[in-house]
Amino acid sequence: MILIGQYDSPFVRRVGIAMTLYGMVFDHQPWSAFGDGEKIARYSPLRRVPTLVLDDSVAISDSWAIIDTLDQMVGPDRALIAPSGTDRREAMRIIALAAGAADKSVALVYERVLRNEALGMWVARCRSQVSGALDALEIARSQSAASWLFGDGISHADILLATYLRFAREALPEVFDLATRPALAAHSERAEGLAVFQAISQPFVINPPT
Ligand SMILES: N[C@@H](CCC(=O)N[C@@H](CS)C(=O)NCC(=O)O)C(=O)O
Repeated sequence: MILIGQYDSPFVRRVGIAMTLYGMVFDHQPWSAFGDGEKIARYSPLRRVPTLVLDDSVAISDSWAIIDTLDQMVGPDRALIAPSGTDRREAMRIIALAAGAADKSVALVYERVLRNEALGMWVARCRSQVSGALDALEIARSQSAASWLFGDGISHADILLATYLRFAREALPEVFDLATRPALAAHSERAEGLAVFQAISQPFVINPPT
């Protein structure tokens, strides 16, 4: 399998970490969505990352679809999410909040990099959405006293929450206030201390498209 995309993307990184935890062997092509758009287009017309090229050459985009595909490969006993019930619903709720905040954070970065002058009302809207989602995620994380959101085992929700927090901290320090969100800060620190998070990582650097 080939995982396309750079690990400074919270979406690409969550896939790389899940694949590593599943013990899957894959090639990593750290192509940039903008700079390497033509290369990505050979596999996906969307030119977005992550894109995962499977062994039968089928390419899947969007991290939720990729993660679902990986979970089907390992089966329900090994999947990093409850197969059903309230834990699955809560994991999905948290994943949707973190992914939504990540989408809006990426939009804020693009607004800064791609426009000569940012559109004020859009920036204000994205910031309030990110900030509201972070508040909800702080509450969700503070409700679990365990190592991770659903006990002692790390889940897809934990992984995405951590990859998003690192991205938010590095790409948007003015929006992410660590001091007022101690449960998120502790979560990020615990996750980033793991060998797999250190191996599957890349500091955030934005290269404006030319
Ligand atoms: N919902 C997608 C979001 C992926 C995403 O936003 N990828 C960004 C990089 S972080 C991208 O490909 N941007 C280029 C574009 O959207 O054209 C997922 O979960 O994979």
